[in-house]
Amino acid sequence: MKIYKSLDTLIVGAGFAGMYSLHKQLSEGFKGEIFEQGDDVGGTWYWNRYPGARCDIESMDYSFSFSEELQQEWNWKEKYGTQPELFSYAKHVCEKFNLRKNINFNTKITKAKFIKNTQSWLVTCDDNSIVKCRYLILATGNLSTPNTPKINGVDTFKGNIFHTGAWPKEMPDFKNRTVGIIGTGSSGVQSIPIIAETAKELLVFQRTPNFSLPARHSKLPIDKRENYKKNYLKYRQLAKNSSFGIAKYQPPTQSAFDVSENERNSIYQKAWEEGGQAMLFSFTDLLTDKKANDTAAEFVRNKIREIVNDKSTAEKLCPFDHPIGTKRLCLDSNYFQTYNKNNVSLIDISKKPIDEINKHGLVTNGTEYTFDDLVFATGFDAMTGSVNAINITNEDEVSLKSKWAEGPKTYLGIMVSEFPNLFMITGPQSPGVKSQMILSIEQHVDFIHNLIMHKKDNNYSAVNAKSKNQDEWVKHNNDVAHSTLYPLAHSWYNGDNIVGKKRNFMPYVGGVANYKNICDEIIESDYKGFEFS
Ligand code: NA7
Repeated sequence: MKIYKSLDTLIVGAGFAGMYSLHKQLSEGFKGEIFEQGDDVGGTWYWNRYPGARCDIESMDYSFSFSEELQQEWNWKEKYGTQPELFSYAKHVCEKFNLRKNINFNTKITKAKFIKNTQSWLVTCDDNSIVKCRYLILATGNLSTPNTPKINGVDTFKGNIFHTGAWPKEMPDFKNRTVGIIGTGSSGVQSIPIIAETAKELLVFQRTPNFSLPARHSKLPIDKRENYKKNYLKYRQLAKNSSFGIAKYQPPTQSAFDVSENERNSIYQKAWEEGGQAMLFSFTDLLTDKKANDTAAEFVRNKIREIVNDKSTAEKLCPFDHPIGTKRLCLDSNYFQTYNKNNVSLIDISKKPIDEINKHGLVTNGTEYTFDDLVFATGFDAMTGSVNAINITNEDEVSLKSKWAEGPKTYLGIMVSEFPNLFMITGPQSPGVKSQMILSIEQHVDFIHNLIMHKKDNNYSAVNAKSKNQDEWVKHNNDVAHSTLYPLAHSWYNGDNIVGKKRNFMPYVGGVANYKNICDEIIESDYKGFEFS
């Protein structure tokens, strides 16, 4: 076996998590490199180029805070960053911190094996070259393994097939074409209004309706942006002290039933007009008390009924199967309004799934629908998909995938017991996807970096998470989740969207402020739960 390269740190993935990790490693003098399967940086914002792709968190929040120079020099143009703007930002970060020379593009990592003697990892790339490293950091993203449902006959379809999570670089032209789209999660909700603008006809195949709130998107006024920049220190701190990692969404103080029905509805109305996720932060109990949640859910259903002209279509678009906010809440620009267009039809496939895809379209409930192009907006094998895609084995040749067969088990979403020197950024059982992702990335990268430095300063060669502390963390994660309404939803948070995936609630929903306090206490207690050798 020939080792093609030896590194201190190998990082998988050149999204925001990978790039910040690399920057930290290089600034400390480590020999670090990223391996990335795409041909450029950006991660999520490299792959998700579908029409209307946009972040659902405002740009002034969804950005790095670790460099004052970076946050002052970058000028966001839109309230919510578009995919092109976020992709440009990622490239800017890459050039500014001179990272490109340490990134191996077009290279997929297929295997990683821990070697006991050398206390290091042997990592195999898709061209079979092998890289040795002391630390292996998975910055593989939570929503980066596209899920394409296995529907009979999909290979026979004669038109073009797209997946929102792996969209081609050149935007397809849907002009004069009939398009079928499967899926009405965030990606469907964002792309449907834009595709409908050009397509001759758009057929939306909906299995489950989703709650969506108006984004109230706009250009970002320069004075607002500059004012935010002047006060970044304050806003970033407020974000860190919040539950979701967004400065303006501070914990609510009253229950939905502390106010009269009229007052409650006027609070919802204000939040609706403000746009974004504000409504979810109106009351303390919206995500813990089903009756409180019903008041917000019914408010939104009534909005859908007001917006959509056709009564039967409106009713099909009203979600009843899950409490509002327990699936990722979509933010839209004219999503429900799109169903008032003559060229858009909603096909309810909730009771009868798609039987097959054929040459010209698809068949459901005995009816054939024909179209020229098919879009899968069917989401991802979330949170565990990209980790399990790498064959990771420990010193006893036990695979991480087999350890996670009953669901992921991690310590803080950062390490997995018995897999020394392997780190995950925003892994399962961390607040990652339930927070402003870049804030969580920064906190995780800093934590991992400190852990590595602690190990280095004390001349240890390996760090491992203790299984007892891991078990306690998994239990805590589950206890917190089960004190909320989240587990009631059929969602990717639970792994429900992937056939055969064991149901487990994966994100930590105790909030970023609580989580950070726990991490800080662990550091202060000399890294409780971690063992060094
Ligand atoms: P999501 O939110 O997982 O949505 C996927 C959609 O695809 C959802 O409506 C699914 O219906 C639908 N789907 C999945 N499989 C099928 C099959 N077999 N038949 C019909 N419909 C299907 O993914 P997104 O890409 O929209 O968003 C992912 C995250 O990215 C989002 O939460 C943001 O954080 C950004 P279902 O609800 O499962 O019935």
